[in-house]
Amino acid sequence: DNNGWFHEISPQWPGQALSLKVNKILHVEKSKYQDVLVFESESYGNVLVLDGAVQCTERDEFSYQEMIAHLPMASHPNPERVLVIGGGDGGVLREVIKHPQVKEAVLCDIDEAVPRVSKQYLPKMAEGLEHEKVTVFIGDGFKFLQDKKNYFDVIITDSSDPEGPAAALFEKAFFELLKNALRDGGHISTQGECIWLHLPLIKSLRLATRELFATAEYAYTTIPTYPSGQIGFIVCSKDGSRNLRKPLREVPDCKYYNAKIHECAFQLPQFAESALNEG
Ligand code: SPD
Repeated sequence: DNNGWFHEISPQWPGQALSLKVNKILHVEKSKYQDVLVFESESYGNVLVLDGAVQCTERDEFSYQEMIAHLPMASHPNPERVLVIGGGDGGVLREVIKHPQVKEAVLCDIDEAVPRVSKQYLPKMAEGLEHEKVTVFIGDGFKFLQDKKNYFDVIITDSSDPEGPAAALFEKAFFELLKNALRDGGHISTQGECIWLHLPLIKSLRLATRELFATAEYAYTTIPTYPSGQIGFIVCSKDGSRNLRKPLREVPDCKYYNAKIHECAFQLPQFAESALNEG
């Protein structure tokens, strides 16, 4: 039990680890796809961990869920049909339905254990799963997308890291499916990892998406409980005249997101800018 501390140790962030003090272990399970752990922490509320990696804590989850959702949604003129792939905790859906334009929001997560434990231990996120505009589908995102053509206005891939069940969600073939499932002018936003740890991965994601989409950018947020305190999003549009950096409307009831942070989120520190644009 590591003397009452959880340490997030992984070869994906070698030589460093986030630690959280554990008050109480609430749930431990080996699901069909991954190790699922929920614990009550001393200072970050309840914490969901999949395959040893922190997915969300009650204290700082809004930073990630708001930004991955509102960057593509607020820059789209009329996001009526929205798909979330992954995101079984419901937090991204909770943000998506803040946009009154949304008529239909679908969630596709491969692992039923995630919505099940989130309903029990992360109720402020899981409320997104219960909304009347929402349909939850348990299954493989790849297969789900194969039958969907020209349908969604925005697709958000809220995945875990590219080890385990989410690995395929970082491949070019997946982005091709996303593009085909979008209507004209559609936007995507996908979990795009950290500039302190994953620049080669981010670079390859940007190159792959720039071949497929008219516009493809990297934006980011700050969040204390993800590795190195920073995580980004690959945000793309099928319409080259769309300015992803400019919100078209305000979004109500946000704790991190606002119009200025939307515009700033695309500005990269010089080391990241140089690494992503060289070669
Ligand atoms: N390093 C962990 C990245 C996790 C991103 N997904 C989180 C899911 C929250 N809805």
